[in-house]
Formats: sequence, structure tokens, C-alpha cells
Amino acid sequence: MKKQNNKKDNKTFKQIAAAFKKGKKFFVAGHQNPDGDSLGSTLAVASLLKRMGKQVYAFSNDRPGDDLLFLPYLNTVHFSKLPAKIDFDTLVLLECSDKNRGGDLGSIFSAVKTVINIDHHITGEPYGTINYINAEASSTAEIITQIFEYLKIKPTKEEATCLYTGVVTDTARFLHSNTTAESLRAASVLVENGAEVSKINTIIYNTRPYRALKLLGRALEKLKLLYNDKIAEITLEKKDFKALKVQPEHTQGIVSQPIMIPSVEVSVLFRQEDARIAVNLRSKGKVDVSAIAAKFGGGGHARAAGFKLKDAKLPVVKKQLLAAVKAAVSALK
Ligand SMILES: [Mn+2]
Repeated sequence: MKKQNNKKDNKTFKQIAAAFKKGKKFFVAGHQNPDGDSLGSTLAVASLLKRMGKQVYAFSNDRPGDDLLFLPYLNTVHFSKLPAKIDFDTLVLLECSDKNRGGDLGSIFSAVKTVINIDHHITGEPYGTINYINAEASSTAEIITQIFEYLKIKPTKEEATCLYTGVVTDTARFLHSNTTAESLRAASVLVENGAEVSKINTIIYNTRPYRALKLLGRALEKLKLLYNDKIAEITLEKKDFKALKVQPEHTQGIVSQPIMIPSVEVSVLFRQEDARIAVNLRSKGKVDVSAIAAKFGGGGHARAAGFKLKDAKLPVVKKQLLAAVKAAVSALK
């Protein structure tokens, strides 16, 4: 575990607090294909601003996966729908390392006076009028929790639930190396304010459909170790999905399983879908798999990345990708 070095930037918190107080009509959004952190942070900020007496339009370009449907206030989010009348003064963009990550929000950017950009990913270009970027924070939700504290406003049970979900999913239940004393402290504050640890954990991590478990079984049977057991490879073909009557989304979590094997540095899942090949990559930490995914037009994080190729042939994609992974693994000391 890292020691606490993610210092809070009170000067920027002060600017955010002033903008929250000054603004009247807010547009709040996270990134496309939202995860627990993006959506949890969006919901908590939208709720906070409403409690401060503001008009709020909460937006998400896409719907979340089934495991996040329990989030409080989810029905207040406008999914993929922009309002007919755009007269906002403030845009709060969460977890968006570039201004296009939230979707097609050009009309909102042109309408507002103030753009507040809050994120824990290093941003290429700080596009906001106010930018709070802390790459040492585990999650955007951790930063939002600090903003509640700065404002001296206690999160409601619902807001605490949304934010705890963000911290817990971005740290994978406090397992990843981004788990710091500060993320645990933020979690403690959220639990104090009503987030239910066991309930949230059961919904997100301990609930799997029957078909997803059957698919996991088949995937583990097909697991191969390559290159002195440093690379794990699973290939799920159309016929696997058909035989088990499962959908490609049932593969969630499968690619992470082989990382448990001590020798494995990188785990790769190839998924043959109707018109495309999807590839998921996981790293134990030494190899930056986002750099590999980028070569194929994809992206992600150092430890978790992926890409999709249309009209590609499975054997060709496998050969090229595995060569790139081998090159990255062989470069390790
Ligand atoms: Mn995040």
C-alpha cells in the first residue's frame, strides 16, 4: 500500500466551492460507458447541488451494467438525452480525461461560463476553467468526498452509497495499489454516513448469473499459458457463446482470473463476436497493457485495457496481439 501522498489542493477546492455557490443551472456528467466511479460521482454531485438549491441536469451518455442499477437516484439521470433548451451556466465534468469523454457535449461547452473538471487520471489538456486533477486519488469519488468535507456538508445515506460504490469499484474492493490511507479514510467517512459495506459488496462482487458462471467454467477450461507461463490466454468463440446461450457481456471479470497464477504477467481474453473481435488485457503491474491496446486503436489503464476490431479474423488478431504482448513481457527485467 502506498503511503499517503495525495495532498488535497485546498486552493482549487475553494474555487470549486465558490463555483458551486455561484452557479444556478448545472449540467453534470461523467464518461461514456459509465463505471461505478463515474456514475456514483455524477449522482452524488447532482444530489449535493440540488440540496444547495441548484437546478441540475444529470447526464450519462450510456446506461450502466446491471450491477450498478441499484444506485440511488439513478432514475434522475438523463441517459443519452440532451435537453431541448440549453441554458446552463456551469458544466461539471467528472472522470473525463479529455473533453470528449463525456459524449457529444459541444453545445453544453459553448453555453456555459464555467467548466469544472474533476478527475484522477492525468489529463492531456486541462480543458476546464477550474481543473482538479489528482492522479494519486484512487477515484473521482474519493475527491468528491473531500469536497463534501471542504464544504462542511455531510453526505446523505444515498450520496454516501454512490460515492462508496465509486471508491470500492475503482480500488477493486481496496485490493489495487491505488488504495491509500486517504481512500480508506474517505471510505470510513462514507460508511459513517450510511454506506452499507456488505450490501454494496454483495450486489457488485457476489452476484453472478448462472450463465455467466457456466461461461467462466468454459473459459477456465480453455485457459492456456504461453511464453514460460508469463502470458495467460483465453479465447471464447462464437460457438462457445452459442452452446451456453450466453451473451458477450457475460464475460465480465473472466480476464482477471488468470492474474492469480504466480507466473502470469499479462492475461488476454479474445472474444469472437458477430461482426468483430474484442480483446481484453490485464496486467499484474509490470507491463503497461494500455500501451499495447493503443497500438490496435484501443485504450484503458496500465493494468486494464482493451480494443475491438471490426471485420477482423480471429487467428490474425491473436497472432499480432500475442506477438506484441510477448515483446512487452520479454522487455521486463
Ligand atoms: Mn475512476
